[in-house]
Amino acid sequence: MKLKAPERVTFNKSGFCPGCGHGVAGRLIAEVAEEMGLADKLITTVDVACGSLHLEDWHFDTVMAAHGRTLVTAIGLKKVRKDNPVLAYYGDGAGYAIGMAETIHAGLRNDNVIAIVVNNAIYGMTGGQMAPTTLPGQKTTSSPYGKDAARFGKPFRIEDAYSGFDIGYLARGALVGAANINRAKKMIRKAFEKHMNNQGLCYVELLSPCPTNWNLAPLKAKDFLLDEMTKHFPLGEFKGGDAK
Ligand SMILES: Cc1ncc(C[n+]2csc(CCOP(=O)(O)OP(=O)(O)O)c2C)c(N)n1
Ligand code: SF4
Ligand SMILES: [Mg+2]
Repeated sequence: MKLKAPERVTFNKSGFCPGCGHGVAGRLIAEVAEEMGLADKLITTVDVACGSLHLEDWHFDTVMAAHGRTLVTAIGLKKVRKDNPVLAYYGDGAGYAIGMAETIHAGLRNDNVIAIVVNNAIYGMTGGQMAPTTLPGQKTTSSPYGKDAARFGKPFRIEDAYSGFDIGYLARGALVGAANINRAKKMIRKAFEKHMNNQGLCYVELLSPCPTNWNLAPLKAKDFLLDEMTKHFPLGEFKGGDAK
């Protein structure tokens, strides 16, 4: 991340909670778009969730989609605006619960869009309910005694679901700590580059703290992400990368 803020993002009106990763993700996307000279052409879609707050701070052409329909809205836009880079931005609830069919079929078809999925292991916007990504034992408003993984399933991992699909790029980064944030930016940059080469679905999942709904102060939330979340969600490139 650069010291100087990119022109395409302004956080004076940001509604993100302190310590939330959505703001970092939005800024990284803006930095990459500007550095690649794509900011004027980039079309983004956002979901009905905390990521929709980027409508206030991003200066891109942005369409707000119904909850869970963000990826498929981007796919439709790309079909009619073939020369524009198109990026879908949404959360784990959108991608892996209500929008799971869209997620699977986009991978199956290898649709030519960028997907940036912010995974905070919870439904952030609606008050912290359990998601398919919630960790075993994690307390949420709908699992107050901790998630029973035998009943509700292990945390959903996109690399498992996409293992048989030939998509352009698949990686997972984290939005905490300078080294991880720099690595996440490289992943986003790679997704943009491959997208501009029409290599199909370029998918980056970004682990993010949700201090508000995790009931943790921002620094403790960062520790929870690094110590607990990464046990279930390994960081790295899974398809189309440098096999790090
Ligand atoms: C069709 C429909 N179902 C449910 C909702 C309620 N809803 C809004 S956001 C959301 C979950 C958000 O979680 P996630 O996608 O992980 O995003 P986050 O806020 O955590 O970043 C839900 C269930 C809705 N707006 N529309
Ligand atoms: S509720 Fe969670 S995901 Fe939403 S803005 Fe606050 S910290 Fe971020
Ligand atoms: Mg979420």
